[in-house]
Amino acid sequence: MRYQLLTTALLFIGLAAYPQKNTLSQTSQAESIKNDMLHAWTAYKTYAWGHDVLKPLSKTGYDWYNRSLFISPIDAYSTLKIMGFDTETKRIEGFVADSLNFDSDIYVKTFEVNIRVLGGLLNMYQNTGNQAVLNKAIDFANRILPAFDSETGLPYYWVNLKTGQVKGDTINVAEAGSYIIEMGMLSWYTKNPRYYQAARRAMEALHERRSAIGLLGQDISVSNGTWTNKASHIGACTDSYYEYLYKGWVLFKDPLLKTQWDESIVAINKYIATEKDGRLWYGRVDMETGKPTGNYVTLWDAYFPAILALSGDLSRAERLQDTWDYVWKLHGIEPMVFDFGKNEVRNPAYDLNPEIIESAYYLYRITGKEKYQEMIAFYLNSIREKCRTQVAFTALADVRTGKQDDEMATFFLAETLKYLYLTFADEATFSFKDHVFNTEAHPYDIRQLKPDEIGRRLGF
Ligand code: DMJ
Repeated sequence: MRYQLLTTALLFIGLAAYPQKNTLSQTSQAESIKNDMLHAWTAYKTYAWGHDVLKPLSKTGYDWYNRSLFISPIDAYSTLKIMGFDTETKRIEGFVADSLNFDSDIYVKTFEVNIRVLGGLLNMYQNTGNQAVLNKAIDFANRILPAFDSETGLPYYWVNLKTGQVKGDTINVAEAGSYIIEMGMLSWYTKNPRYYQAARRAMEALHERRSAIGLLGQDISVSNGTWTNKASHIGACTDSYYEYLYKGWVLFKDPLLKTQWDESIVAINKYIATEKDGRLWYGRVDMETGKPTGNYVTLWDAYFPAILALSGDLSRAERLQDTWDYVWKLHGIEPMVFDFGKNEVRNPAYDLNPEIIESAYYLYRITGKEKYQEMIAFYLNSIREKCRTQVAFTALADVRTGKQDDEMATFFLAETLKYLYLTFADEATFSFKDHVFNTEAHPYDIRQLKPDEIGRRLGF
């Protein structure tokens, strides 16, 4: 309220005051987002400490498996660090170093724990240099590495943290091909290429199974490499594979990744990109024929403008972001699945996901256009209005009615609040151009990777 009054007052002062007004309101907006983080984090600590996830309506916690992997704190760490909550980050670091133990007879989802747990621990090590934290990261990676021990090099869907046994022969492209950032950082820190090589082999296994027209499908068999779902798209279930091709190149300068990205994006833009009502969409096509098979998108697909922008295709990136902005504003918040053929909601849920905000943040930092900051301010207001609860923030069961669900996903702490904050934070707080984010928004500083040493440590 205080800042609303301030903004209104400055509007009356007129244009001459604009630059100053902008700076002031940016700072205040950044501070207010830190308060949102504190609101969410305090609720987790109060009602769910030690568990993986907070349920904000029932004010309790739950675990993904039959014991906690401490996922919310590990995921929240890098956001708390960037925001300067040092007492909180020290507490998490202390718990990780002294008490976290991965020696558990549980099957975990190889992809999900890689991006959240390994990704979070590596950022913690980057920030602290604490050898005990690196040891935990190494221990964890060694426990998930048996998943990659397959005929094809593709990882199994599930891996047992204690026994190394695997299960789940069908895996989607995102879950098969999104390890190179975390495994690469671990190879860099340990000077042991085995981690990077496992991730790289999995990406190669996907790329070499592309169709004659250069497209991948969605699901594939780990044991024999045949496609079990030939829908080709850039969205949920394939998304972070494409993200990691380009970001892996930016971070490690491995030419293989760049070649694979260059080949992929040509086919994607040729067959998957489509126009409807003057808007750019990326739909679904058959990987063999390139023929359309579905006119719908999921909210996860909204990461794509960020990658297009990062790779230099600002024209498509900006048009696609406008499309997503349209989808968000139809119901005041974006639905999980949207049918752009019929212009209607297919699945009305919203789980506090970050992607549309992430893309607007990239576009803001890359183009400098205020339009993107304004977009994010709009999304922030929607989230505050519809998802904020007495103690935290919660998912929506239906964006059309505003009916709330009972979950605050860990990526809300890791990603959504981070991208919101970084849009308004000073560039001196965090330099966009010097970092690569993993798909869970854990940032790694490119400057620590010495170009003449990367290939040797990572084995390419
Ligand atoms: C996150 O866990 C990651 O960004 C993942 O790649 C898919 N999307 C969720 C959040 O929506």
